[in-house]
Amino acid sequence: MPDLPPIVLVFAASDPSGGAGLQADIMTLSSMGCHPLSVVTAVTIQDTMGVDDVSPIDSEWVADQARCVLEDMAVAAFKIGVLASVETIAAIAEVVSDYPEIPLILDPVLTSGRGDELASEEMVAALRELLVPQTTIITPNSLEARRLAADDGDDTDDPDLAECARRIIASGCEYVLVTGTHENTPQVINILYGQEGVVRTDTWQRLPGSYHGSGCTLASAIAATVANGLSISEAVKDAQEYTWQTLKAAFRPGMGQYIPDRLFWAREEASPDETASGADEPAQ
Ligand code: PXL
Repeated sequence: MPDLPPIVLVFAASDPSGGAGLQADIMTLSSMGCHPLSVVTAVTIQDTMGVDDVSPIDSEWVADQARCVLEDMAVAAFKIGVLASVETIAAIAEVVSDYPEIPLILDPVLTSGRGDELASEEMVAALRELLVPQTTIITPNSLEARRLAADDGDDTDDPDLAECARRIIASGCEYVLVTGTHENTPQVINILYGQEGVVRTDTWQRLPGSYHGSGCTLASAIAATVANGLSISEAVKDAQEYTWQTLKAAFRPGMGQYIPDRLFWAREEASPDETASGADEPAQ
């Protein structure tokens, strides 16, 4: 019998366009050699142009989906995306608290790539209080980092990204990867912070398209590399490289955003050796 692939349990919302959410996570994890377990937190109505509606799944159903598979299989990492309600955040926080040794990758999805609101202020507060303290690595973009770090009692508060990262780490997680896609810089600069400050900085050529599901792809790729046993710094490096390749190969299946090609490597042109007819061809 072949070895087991690493198993990653994903909590995320269904995106019927196949661009983001659960579908993005499943494709990324499969493409990177993991077996994804998928706990549905919400169902969305959306296409490549925008989110029309979100219907949260009952929080007890979310917890029961997870507990059922967790009792059956040994999980190497958790990955959390859209949570859809304060009750669901509380339910998931309780489930993962029973597995403190399993690395937790939290993608704090607060808006869609096109700006549709996916989290209320109450949900941001619940995330900070209940899930961030149990998180190994959180992957906010710069807008999410500012929202997670905001001092709600101070209107003049305008922290820079390093200060945001420091505050998020002070909420109890081990690492913060702040992505720079939304910053007005010629290149995309992603910075990984740990308890001692900056761990690594990676600079990427800014690609021209607008992509649906790039954040889900990156966070899932980190979950896959962590589940494969890499250190956080190496996991973040490899996951960014993979994600950049999916964006470079992105396709536009509809009238809206591009979708990262999580299976770019399977579509790469076969080398002449593989296309040549010869001894390796199956008998007709
Ligand atoms: O890309 C973040 C994201 C995650 N999950 C779902 C989404 C989106 C963005 O639209 O719809 C379900």
